[in-house]
Amino acid sequence: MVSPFESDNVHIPELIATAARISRRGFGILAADESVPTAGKRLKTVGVENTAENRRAFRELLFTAEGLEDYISGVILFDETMYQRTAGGERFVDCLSRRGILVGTKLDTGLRLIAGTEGETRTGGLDGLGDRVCEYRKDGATFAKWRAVFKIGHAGVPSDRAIRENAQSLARYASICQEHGLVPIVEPELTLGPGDYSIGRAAFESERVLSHVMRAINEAQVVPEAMLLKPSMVLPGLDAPLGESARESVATHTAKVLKRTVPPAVPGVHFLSGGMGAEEATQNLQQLQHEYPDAPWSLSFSYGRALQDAVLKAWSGLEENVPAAQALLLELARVNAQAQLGEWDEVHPTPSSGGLSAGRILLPKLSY
Ligand code: 5MM
Repeated sequence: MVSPFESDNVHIPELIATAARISRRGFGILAADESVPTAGKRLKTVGVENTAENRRAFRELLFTAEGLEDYISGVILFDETMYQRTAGGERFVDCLSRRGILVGTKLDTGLRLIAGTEGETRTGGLDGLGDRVCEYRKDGATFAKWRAVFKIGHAGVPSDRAIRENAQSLARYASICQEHGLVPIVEPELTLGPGDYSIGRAAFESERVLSHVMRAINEAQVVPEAMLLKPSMVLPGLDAPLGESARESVATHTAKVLKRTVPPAVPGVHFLSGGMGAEEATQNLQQLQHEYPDAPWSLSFSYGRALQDAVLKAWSGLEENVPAAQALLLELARVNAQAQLGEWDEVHPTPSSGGLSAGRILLPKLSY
């Protein structure tokens, strides 16, 4: 029995194939959809001005890295980046697509405060969404992303209201994407923030959020085989005692929450890095494969900062640094692709193919 939405929607077979392709084993997603203000914050850390040309130059560095297609199945772009080109005049969209890397685009328009809550947010962007989906599809996108943010505060935060509003807009967005032919990535982020809440509390709140989101997705008749999920890993608050953050514990709690909430029909769960250090993000992804080797979904990555921060630093706005920065990006993509397979050998890593030393890559240190 299929829903009327599913049986009437001619895009569904293509969307199912696209979602499966993005989530194929040994691959993950590069999230490069920073809005202009977020890109500015990142560029500032290396003393580079937030101009359209500097944003373009850094993204060219990322997207033209030779061999990226061996580890990255999809890249998420921001609207501006969808229409930018390499210095040689090729559209970024074409530069990625011709190497088999699928192009996605951020569809949300950012966070708005929910009045009457303690700083909780909802996500904007539903107005005119169908038309925007059609436009991006025509321009080469095959998937999309929408991010809702939840923060863990005192008991009762996230509030029922914030969870309900965000679950409904995530579901509405996903349904509109499928109706007009893009695979929706549904991103309910539980922000890693200050606070001494335990990993158990984080697991409880993650389960609460994800169960509401999946319920709303089901009510909106979104086809689970034709969507992807981008959640946070379950992490304790930044001020929680260190002992609680052992990576087994992160993997155990994360796997448990997913088992309780995500239907096996969803092909891929692509975690955000959410402030984890690059090394920590890779270790936790690897540990998840060991914790849940027979998971019904591909357990993979859709990292922004964990893939980009060290690369941005290596570049620092200088043309002569591009080759070394690209080599670092490839190495980061490679170790995460290996971690997706549960094959990252952090003790005896395979020699770098990117021109770095053959020894263990020095990933940025753990952040908690
Ligand atoms: C890359 O950053 C994305 C866009 O953020 P803004 O809307 O604030 O500019 C963000 O949605 C990102 O895709 C996810 O949060 C994952 O990135 P991280 O850095 O957490 O892996």
